[in-house]
Amino acid sequence: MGWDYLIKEAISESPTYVGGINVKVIGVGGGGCNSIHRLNTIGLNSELIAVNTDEVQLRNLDVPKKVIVGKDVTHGRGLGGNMNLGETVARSATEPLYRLVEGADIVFVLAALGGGTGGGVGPVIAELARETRALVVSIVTMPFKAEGPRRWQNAQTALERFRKVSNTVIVLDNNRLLELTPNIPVRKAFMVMDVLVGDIIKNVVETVNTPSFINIDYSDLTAVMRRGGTSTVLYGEGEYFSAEDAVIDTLNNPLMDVDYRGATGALIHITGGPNMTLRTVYRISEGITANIRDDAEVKIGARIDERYRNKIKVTTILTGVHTPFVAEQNLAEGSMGAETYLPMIL
Ligand SMILES: Nc1nc2c(ncn2[C@@H]2O[C@H](COP(=O)(O)OP(=O)(O)OP(=O)(O)O)[C@@H](O)[C@H]2O)c(=O)[nH]1
Ligand SMILES: [Mg+2]
Repeated sequence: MGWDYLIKEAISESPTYVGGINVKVIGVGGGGCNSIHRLNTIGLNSELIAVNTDEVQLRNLDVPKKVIVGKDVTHGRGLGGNMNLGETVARSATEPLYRLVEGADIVFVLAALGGGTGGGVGPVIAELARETRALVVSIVTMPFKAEGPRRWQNAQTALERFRKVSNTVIVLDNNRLLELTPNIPVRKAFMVMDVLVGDIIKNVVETVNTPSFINIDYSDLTAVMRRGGTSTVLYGEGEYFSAEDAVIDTLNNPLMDVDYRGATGALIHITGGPNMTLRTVYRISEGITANIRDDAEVKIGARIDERYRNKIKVTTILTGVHTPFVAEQNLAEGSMGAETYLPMIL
């Protein structure tokens, strides 16, 4: 039932705001940039940047900061799925890309995997952000199976690259989205993902910034996310009869095929109305963490929100989970070009 709320929120595009610690959210490639565009329309108040090799796509976005890379190579027409070329053009532009990410406490890198830009340029941006000592959280989506094996293979390779350079990689699966929202148009379905991504970012930032019922400070956050590895998000929202109902609904909505038992960390965020008790918060948290590792790093944040008078919302990032998406084979590294292809701020 929780998904009904998320879908409604996505469709009504209600505004959400974050502020305080310095957060940059960078969308890379077609899917990543679309996410940034939609985050901008729903009003996510942090620095939003769209990076692409496709000039036409970039021009059509309503995003405050747009950056095109590899124009000399692609003539602004995208990479046609060539991830190694994506890496090459990004490495040739490390200085300006570094300037893009520097100065942030947290950098979120968003990419839809399967193509050349998100998968090729994205990990280089994550790597540069890591060099600035920011906490780097990449949020990636896996392509639809129907798009064919090449895209899927690309996505697995890209996921592995993201994993190597990010503190945490949150993996969402478009195929799950199809199961959860079979009857809404694809564009709206992507919007559901984007509202969820916005919610994750907002929760993470607000938990640290805003005095809450139960606070998580920046060092708590980094304790879970520094070595988060591959992660997933659980989401539940509803007028639950009991804490157990909230737990069942939340655990029912994984956006990735994961084995929870191996999880090494959990960042649980609970929002409820003025009547929400500490006992409810802890019972929900206990239920969610019941099957993860005993030594897992668990941080709980809770906030009272008047709009949740009879409702509870639970968003959980489970870190260090095992996923079947990570490719077994060693990765072929992209060759580095000697020329410099400077990105241009549009
Ligand atoms: N989440 C999300 N995924 C999308 C969206 N549009 C496309 N996709 C998915 O993203 C995958 C990668 O496509 P793009 O993002 O267009 O690829 P790219 O990174 O721009 O790479 P090139 O076009 O090869 O330069 C596709 O295979 C789709 O599964 C979107 O708006 N949101
Ligand atoms: Mg593209």
